Amino acid sequence: SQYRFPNDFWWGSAASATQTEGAAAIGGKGKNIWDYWYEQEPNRFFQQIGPAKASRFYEKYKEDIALMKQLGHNSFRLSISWSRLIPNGTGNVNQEAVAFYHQVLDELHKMGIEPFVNLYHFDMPLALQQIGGWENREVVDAFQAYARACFQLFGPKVSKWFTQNEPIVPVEAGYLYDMHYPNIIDFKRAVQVGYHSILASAKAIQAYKEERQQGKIGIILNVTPSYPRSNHPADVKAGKIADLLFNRSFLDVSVKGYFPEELVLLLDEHDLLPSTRAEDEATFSHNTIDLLGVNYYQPRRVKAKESVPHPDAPFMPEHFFDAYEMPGRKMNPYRGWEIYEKGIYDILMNLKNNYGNIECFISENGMGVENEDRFKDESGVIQDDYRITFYKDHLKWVHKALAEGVNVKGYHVWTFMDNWSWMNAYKNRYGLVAVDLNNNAKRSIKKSGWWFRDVATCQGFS
Ligand code: BGP
Repeated sequence: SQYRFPNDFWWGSAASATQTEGAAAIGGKGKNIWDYWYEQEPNRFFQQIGPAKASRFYEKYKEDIALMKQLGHNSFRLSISWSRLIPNGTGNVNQEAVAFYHQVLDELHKMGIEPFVNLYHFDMPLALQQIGGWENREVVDAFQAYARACFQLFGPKVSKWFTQNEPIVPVEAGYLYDMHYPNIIDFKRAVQVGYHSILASAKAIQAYKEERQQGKIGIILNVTPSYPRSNHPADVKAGKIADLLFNRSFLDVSVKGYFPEELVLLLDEHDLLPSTRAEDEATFSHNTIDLLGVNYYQPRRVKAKESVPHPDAPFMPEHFFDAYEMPGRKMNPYRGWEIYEKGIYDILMNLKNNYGNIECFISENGMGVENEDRFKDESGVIQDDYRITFYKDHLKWVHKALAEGVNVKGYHVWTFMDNWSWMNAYKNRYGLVAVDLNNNAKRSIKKSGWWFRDVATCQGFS
């Protein structure tokens, strides 16, 4: 085939505990912020199906893993639910959760699917949010203890660990833009949250080493490229600041072990520096990642600040730039995000050129679609050709990056099956496999699922 990938390329998909497991009140699970928020404000969410049920992976995992196998997966990323394993965030380990995750890992191995395990996917245990979540330094230690427990319990079965998924998202969504609980809008507190969460990541890596684990550990970042409107210096500066705040804040410290100097200066200039301890510097520099997961959906486009903020408006990252809607940009007509395939290549080349060509893989890439049932054919199969095109067009750029020497090891789509999402419940469907919420969460393979199987099995496409 024209686009051939290496024999050992990782083909698979990603998912997260809160979005798939359900069984929120079953098996001894404690509450996380999503369980709590959904109970408090169900009307915030589009449909009356929340994390309590989700896609019912907790009960259907065997069937799902068999489907993964059928769809050519040689790897799959899941997350462990912190509040399932340690219901109060600290303290006792829930043995039912230990048994559940062992069963899932065993089933994956039985099917020849390598588990990639992530420790944190937006799901702060409620008890820890009540003491301030990532704002409170105690939560950093709690995370390290939780990570250590995971390595001790599951280490022999897992050779690829990830500390966190998109740690910038809880910062943006929870502390800047009023989208995730606890809905705070405060730039300075947001910076503290980001700092503690990336410190917790480094401390988890430290625990990994102390536990003398044999595999690799990394982090998953949405390294959204920040494209400036033009080459005009004011636009370029705007792009650079967006990149510092939203990408390099996590990327540099994870890969290189220190924060970019320009970022520190910028934060200092605006009195936004977080509180730190002297020993943190060594924690960061000694505990960099082995492996980077890259999530990519859409680029960020910015221009020099033109609008004048209201004098009473809170000080926000948008102080430094305005969003830019590039004329003629291609949009996903079924969800409203821009599609810019080359972005995935730009990210990978940046990793090669500026981050020591770190070992990486695409850990999420996907296309959300509303009302996907309208694309069913007579036999009931969703004909999601738009998604096949989306994957192909991105994979072509991954292939080019590979040919140019980028150390990219795999491609995971978001996601295996339709799942519950943070802001949108089941509105946007992403799966290779459809989930029928009106019929016992019945699974059925979409056209893209079969396509994915062919690509994974043939190690490429033409
Ligand atoms: C990523 C998250 C996923 C997933 C995806 C799609 O940022 O890691 O958890 O939800 O985005 O986004 P959405 O579900 O909001 O369409």
